[in-house]
Amino acid sequence: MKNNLADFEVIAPGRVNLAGGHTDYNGLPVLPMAMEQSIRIEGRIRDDAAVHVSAKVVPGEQVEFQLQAPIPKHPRGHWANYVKAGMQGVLESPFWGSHEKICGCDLSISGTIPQGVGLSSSSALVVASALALLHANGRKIDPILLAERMAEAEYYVGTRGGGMDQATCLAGKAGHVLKIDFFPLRIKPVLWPDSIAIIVCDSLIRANKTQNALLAYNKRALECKLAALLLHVYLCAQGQTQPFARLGDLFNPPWSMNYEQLSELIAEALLEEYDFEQILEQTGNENQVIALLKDYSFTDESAFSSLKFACGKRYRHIANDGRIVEQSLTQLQAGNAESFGRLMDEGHTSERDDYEISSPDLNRLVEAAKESGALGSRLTGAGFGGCTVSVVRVGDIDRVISGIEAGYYADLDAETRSRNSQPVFVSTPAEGARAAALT
Ligand code: NG1
Repeated sequence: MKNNLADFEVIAPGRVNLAGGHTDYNGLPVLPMAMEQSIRIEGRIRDDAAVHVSAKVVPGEQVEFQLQAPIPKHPRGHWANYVKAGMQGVLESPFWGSHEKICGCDLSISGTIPQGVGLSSSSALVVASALALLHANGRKIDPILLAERMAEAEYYVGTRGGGMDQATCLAGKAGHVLKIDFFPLRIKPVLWPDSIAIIVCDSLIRANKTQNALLAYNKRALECKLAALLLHVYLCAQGQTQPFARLGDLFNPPWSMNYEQLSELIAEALLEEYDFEQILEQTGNENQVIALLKDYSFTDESAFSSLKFACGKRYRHIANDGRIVEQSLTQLQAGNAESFGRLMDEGHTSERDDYEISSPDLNRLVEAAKESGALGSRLTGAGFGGCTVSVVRVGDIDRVISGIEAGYYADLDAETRSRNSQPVFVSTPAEGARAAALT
């Protein structure tokens, strides 16, 4: 669509996470911020219930569909599924209600968030599409309600993710990081100090969340689900029979644990790793386990017996990183940047060794930042490639960036370097998503 024909625009930012990796779907907190890079949609309201959508990165391709759930999917990995996910999420939500007339829209998508690098371009597109549909129909929804809805809506594309990305995208606040708690979603903006800068580095190694990385991501989420089942069995044997869905529930009554107790319980009750037979034996519930595996995209039953599930290790990381979020917040509010940085390092070690989502490239990038004076550095987002985030004193920005250039990028071949013309940038916390009429 040509610029001058659009009658509204939507901006939805990406996000950088500073603490709490993969904690969101386990019901433990995260500490992200919305970034300046965003998805932008120009839209024109239609009289019928059709959506016509094109994306600048795929010139010549236009996707058309009707606003009636269930919206048929494109093949897995197609960009239009993110648009459909957001819109179906709105259509199926209680807040949408019944409409005599639904207005569709013509949309043109562009954006500045690098894709597949853990900066949440996919959730930004899901959120932007939902806001476009809402705007076209003159509706505004409370960001918390919408964020919860969008987290579920993204299951449409096959990822069994948490709610961090959609919440950050919708509730971002300029100059603030967000402490986010889940189930129910709660968001607290925390002022980011001017004296400390946040540097994002793209490793240039891509984690394709529509292919292998999707399975690896879902495997971590599945291991956590199985760990919850195993913990439940353990607690039942001790007379605590109340079921729970995720690790974070153990902070609530009747358990009311703290992080120390949680970590002790994990060490006591869970093995580092289980094979399929051990999981069946210890949970005593074959049907539930098989249903879970299938739900998390493991559909080939003949391969089940070769799978290993690192439940103890995974949960050790989750409990660790949840604690790191709480302690980071305390250090941030006390103005203690060194301690905040050390906690980032601890988070990286935990993601590298226990959650096993780092890579040699991400580790080298983290080291390069540390060696050149960063206060702390860790991978950000889902992992398996993608970006790191580092914090540095404002006066050290140039020195750290030069050090990272020499310590990491200088060794890369030309093809790898060409994947992103600006792989290192200083990121400042930005405003959340918004839709507005163009006049
Ligand atoms: P990215 O990096 O955008 O794929 C994913 C999940 C988050 C969170 C992080 C890890 C989705 C949409 N996003 O983010 O919920 O679990 O990984 O902290 O699945």
